[in-house]
Amino acid sequence: MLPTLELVYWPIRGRAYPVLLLLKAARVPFTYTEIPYDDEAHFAAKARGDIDPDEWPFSALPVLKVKGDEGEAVLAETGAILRYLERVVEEELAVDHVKQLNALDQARVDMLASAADFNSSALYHFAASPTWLEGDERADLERERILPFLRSLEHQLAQADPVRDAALRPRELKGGGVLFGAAACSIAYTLSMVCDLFPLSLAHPLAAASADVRGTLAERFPACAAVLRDVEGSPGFAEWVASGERKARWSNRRAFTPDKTRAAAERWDGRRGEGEKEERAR
Ligand SMILES: N[C@@H](CCC(=O)N[C@@H](CS)C(=O)NCC(=O)O)C(=O)O
Repeated sequence: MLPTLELVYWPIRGRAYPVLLLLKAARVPFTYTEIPYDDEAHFAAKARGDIDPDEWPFSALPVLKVKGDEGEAVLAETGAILRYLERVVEEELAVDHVKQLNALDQARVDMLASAADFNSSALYHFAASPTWLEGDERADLERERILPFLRSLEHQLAQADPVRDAALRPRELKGGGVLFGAAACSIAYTLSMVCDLFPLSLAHPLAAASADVRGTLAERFPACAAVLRDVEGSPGFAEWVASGERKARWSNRRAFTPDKTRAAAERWDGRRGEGEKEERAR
């Protein structure tokens, strides 16, 4: 039997997003407990050592509270939560069980997940700067962080590799859902955030707000776009988005809101942005 699952998080997408991708696509029942975010109170409690380590193992969210035949635990760290869910959902619900990967193949799949997680964390760190979406800072973010990541991921994914491709593909589940593994969810999560940050230059068709988007992810990094399309195109995930329950914000950071990222994209990547870019390049 599947364990009882409770995901605890703040009212943002943040690092709960890849976990929600997995759970929603799989149509696995769980409770979502939302905690109001109070920046000052949280960091003051953390500095005092007043955060209960049994409830918040590493003083951060998300945590997944698990109760099942194997016991009870509060799990922190998105990567660990995703790998746990991939394994337990596969064991309990998969229609056809896949053979466990050998150590080297597993490491090649984990490499993709770790790279995606590392790059998503880097984006939150960039967002600590109140001017991260302005001019040179934004251009550096794109040139030094985002495009190298996309090029590397595209290079990995575009190579023929049946074992890795099978690990990224959805597995059919009893109950009508599909299981995307930890790597697919981490990749889709990071790409989804990147597309929201660069909606006019990288937006994927699912997220594009306007028909005149230039140079979509699908055109520039087709193998990356395919993973994102598969995960976000799964019926369980799409229903969740349609329900309106998906949070709008990626982050608690004041400089990382949907209106600010959109305004920056229009300023720097829109028609007017072209002129400003040219001016700066002179
Ligand atoms: N490595 C952790 C990072 C968790 C994390 O930093 N969560 C943020 C929210 S997205 C947080 O709790 N920030 C407040 C803090 O670090 O005290 C993970 O992957 O889950």
